[in-house]
Amino acid sequence: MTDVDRCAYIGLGSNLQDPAYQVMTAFDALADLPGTVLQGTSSLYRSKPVGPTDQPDFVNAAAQLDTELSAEDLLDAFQQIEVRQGRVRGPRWGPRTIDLDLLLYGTKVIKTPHLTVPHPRIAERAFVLLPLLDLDPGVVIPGLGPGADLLAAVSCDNVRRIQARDGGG
Ligand code: ROI
Repeated sequence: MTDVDRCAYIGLGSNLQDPAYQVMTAFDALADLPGTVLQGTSSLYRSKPVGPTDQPDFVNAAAQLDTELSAEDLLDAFQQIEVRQGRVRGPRWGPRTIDLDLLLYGTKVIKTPHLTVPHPRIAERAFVLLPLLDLDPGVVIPGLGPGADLLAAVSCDNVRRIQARDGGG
């Protein structure tokens, strides 16, 4: 039983210190959040860095949560997970051990100084859309439309699936 208003989608990215391990560790941390059930995890994808290209390739994935936490509480929790996994604040587009982004929070549109949901760059990033569509091929991005339509409009050349969801191969 997933209530749509409690359904949150999280984007994960890492390009330091064994990125696939960092993503799996963050999945576990999300599963341990209070009032939260980890409903699903996407495949893992290897992607070329968007933005500054003089950094290692990323591993990207997405997770689906059923959560009682507010969007702001999730943001705080993500920052704690990022710190725990050794993230140091560097340049804005620089390499990182783990990055957790709140992509969608139910059907809500949120704009505060700290938080914009849906994630502001969701429509232009195949490394976000591909894992998100793994979790829900019919996902609709509030204000933007079907995720599948957004994906069709971006290039997936630099994103490659490296691990099937649920460890299936
Ligand atoms: N590029 C890719 N491929 N994946 C990311 O997660 C990612 N995250 C970022 C920047 C540096 C913009 N580029 C990225 O923050």
